[in-house]
Amino acid sequence: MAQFEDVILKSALHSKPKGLTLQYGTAGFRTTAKHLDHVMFRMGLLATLRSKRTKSTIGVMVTASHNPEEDNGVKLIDPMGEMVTPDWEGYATQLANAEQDALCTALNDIIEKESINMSEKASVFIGRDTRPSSESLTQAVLDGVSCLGGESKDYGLVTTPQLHYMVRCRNTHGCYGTDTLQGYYQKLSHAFIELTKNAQNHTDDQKRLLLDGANGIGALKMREMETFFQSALQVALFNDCCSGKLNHLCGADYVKVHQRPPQGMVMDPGQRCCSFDGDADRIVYYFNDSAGCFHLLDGDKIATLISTYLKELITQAGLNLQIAVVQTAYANGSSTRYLEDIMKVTVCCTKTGVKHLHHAAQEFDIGVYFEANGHGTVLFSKQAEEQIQELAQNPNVSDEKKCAAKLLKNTVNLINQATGDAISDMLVIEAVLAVRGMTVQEWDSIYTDLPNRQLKVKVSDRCVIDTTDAERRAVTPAGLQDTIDTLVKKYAKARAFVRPSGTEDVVRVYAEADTQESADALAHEVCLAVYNLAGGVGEVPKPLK
Ligand code: 16G
Ligand code: MG
Repeated sequence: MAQFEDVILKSALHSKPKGLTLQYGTAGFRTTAKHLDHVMFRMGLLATLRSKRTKSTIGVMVTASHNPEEDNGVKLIDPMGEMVTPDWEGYATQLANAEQDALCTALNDIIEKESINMSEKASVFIGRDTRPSSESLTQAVLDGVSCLGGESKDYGLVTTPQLHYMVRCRNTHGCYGTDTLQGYYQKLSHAFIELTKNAQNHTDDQKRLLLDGANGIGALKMREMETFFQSALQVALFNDCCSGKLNHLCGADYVKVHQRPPQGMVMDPGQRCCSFDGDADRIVYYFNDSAGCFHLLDGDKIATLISTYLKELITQAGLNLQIAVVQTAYANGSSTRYLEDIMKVTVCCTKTGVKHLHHAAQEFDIGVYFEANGHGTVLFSKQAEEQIQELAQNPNVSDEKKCAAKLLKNTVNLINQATGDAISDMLVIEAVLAVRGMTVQEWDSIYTDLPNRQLKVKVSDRCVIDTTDAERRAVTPAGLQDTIDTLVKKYAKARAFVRPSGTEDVVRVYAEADTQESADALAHEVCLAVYNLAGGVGEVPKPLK
């Protein structure tokens, strides 16, 4: 194993604690930072193999997103800026869990299974979030890459979507954009400025947006980007990473889960506000009304706003392109009904996790995908992009069509199609509101969310729950789905489902109904059913007060 000499030497400096096993989950490895050094080193090795295999640049992002500051994590990025394939997720788990003396055998297994030519060149892009542990963990990744002779480019502090973007730019040889931060800022800000030129009466008041940066990387990058906007947008930054703790009482996850504003933000009634999560791949909007009532505009509302806008433009442009919205079981029933019945847009439902939504969205000319938690983007097929480009340049079409095509073209340029991107999503939303002359209140009133509740139940083994129909129905344990069906029938406009979490050792429960009391009661009853039928541990779930 002469080719692994360096691996053997260096891996001793990044040794695996005996017996520790971790799983490459929905969004990569994620756990307390002190257990991750060996995983990072090995993901450097694996990314190098993946790069040799695909003859492309691969990304490695060091982040634990919305988790507490003490945690960290890592995920691999495939050539087009997508998540790695399930096979390679499996390799990642095998490699991370191989005991120290079995590491080279595990590497060899992958090389053989994938017939990797080890004399191929390899190139790996690396980025990290602002966690204190991220810097040394990045070093471990770099060590892994160099052991197998890979070349690496360390982008330092970047948002997760920025790294996805860089990988896509590099592998499309500049067709998608330039693989630098400057290139990213220029492409997005140019498209944003072009779009908002079409806004009428775009006053300073309307340009004002309060942004909660979750004390993370998104805040730093928005600061860097500010100068590119030329006053087309006025962002007031809170939780800006200067003093507060990452994700603590702030950020998109906190706001969505607790349905309340982040700490440290001073909100005037009616003022449009948004929150990023810790690695800036999720965004939610909100405002307080004049009675002090909090209104949340989550991923479902974002998908509705963007898909409605795109549909209007496509009709105006006279293009024959099919637009679809991809959601998960968590999508509020009101949003699905509005999209299907009023907007007449195709809606499909997938399992939770960006890779599932992204994959489904690729099936359409224009696929808008958003999880209710605020993670999403829009994908345009090659054919859709070409048709839009052609129309925007065609001298023989009416002004109305041309104008719609130009708006579409700039919208395509503003969207990060590699993955959901809070900065890009925010700019798309700001542009749509400006172009349509719409207030956040008007956007909110497109439809009214059904009251809902999310809870979790601890069980001894969450794998006893198996689901089907995009996680909307439980197949096992026996009797659970029948019980849920009976409970749901007790309430008006009700719906409920359970699924094992992909990131935490719990079973998640979701319920919605016509009133908050009913949603709360139903969620509690479903929790009890899970507890009784799926091996609940600890205290019996108590009703919500
Ligand atoms: C991960 C997923 C997110 C999903 C969440 C569900 C990515 C990049 N992130 O954070 O999309 O909503 O897991 O968590 O795919 P759960 O399985 O614990 O409910
Ligand atoms: Mg995130």
